[in-house]
Amino acid sequence: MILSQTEKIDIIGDVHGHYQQLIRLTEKMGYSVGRKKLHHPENRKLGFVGDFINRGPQSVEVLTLVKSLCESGDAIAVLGNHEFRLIQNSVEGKKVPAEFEPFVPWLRSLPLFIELNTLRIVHAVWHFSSIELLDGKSVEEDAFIQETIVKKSPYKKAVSRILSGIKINIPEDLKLMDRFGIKRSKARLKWWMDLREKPYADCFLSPMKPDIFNRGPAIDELSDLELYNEKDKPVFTGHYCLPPNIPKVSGNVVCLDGCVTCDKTLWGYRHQGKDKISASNLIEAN
Ligand SMILES: [Mn+2]
Repeated sequence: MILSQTEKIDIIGDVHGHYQQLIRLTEKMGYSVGRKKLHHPENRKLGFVGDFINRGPQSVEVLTLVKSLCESGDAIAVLGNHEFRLIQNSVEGKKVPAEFEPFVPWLRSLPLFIELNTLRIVHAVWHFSSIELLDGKSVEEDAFIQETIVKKSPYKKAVSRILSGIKINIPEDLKLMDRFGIKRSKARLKWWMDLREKPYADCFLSPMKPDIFNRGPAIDELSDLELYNEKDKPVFTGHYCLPPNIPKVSGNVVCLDGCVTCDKTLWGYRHQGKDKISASNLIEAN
């Protein structure tokens, strides 16, 4: 992997077309902005957790910049579920927005996950067995993408877990609502934790209302979870659109998606190599 020699890397959350916030965050992190370029005086590199496109107003500008940074060796990036869907649609011959079409070949050159000496990057979940299954598979191969579309195929499941999170059904009678007051039938789990015997209130990455403390998921509903230990490398994800009051750091798991679209805040993390993960290394920009 290109960055193994440095690993002083600034990791950026889901940008979702919010180009101006990306520029403001990187400027705050000490980068100077040039045409298709961001440069740090100490030659730091950038890492992106995927989901560059959709929702915000300037997806093409974000793609242009991130592509250029990746091609010059100034950034590394993984695919998010939004880009992966775009690639699936392209392979299936479905409609791909015309402005994104020129970027599809580059997106197909990006990995589903990255492992360096001192960190890992994946869009939603570092799920060991899924990553083992997907290791060596190339998004550039149509046959692999086709396999991720086949219902119930192991590749579809693996990609769904690592790019979209691990979900469980919420019992109908609980009538749980998300932060926007929308009733939900599924919720995404704190994928790195042992959730056995835990109440629903402690299980979800983005909290649901009302809090339920007297019931929790049955053990067989948690069978997809694989614990991520303190001894495992720090892992950086995006994807979960965390409300402002929810911590972005939990042990060695960092979620950098504070929902730039809803809360207008883009999050980054200044990784110094071997240092322990700390919330004090988070940097945000509005
Ligand atoms: Mn996502």
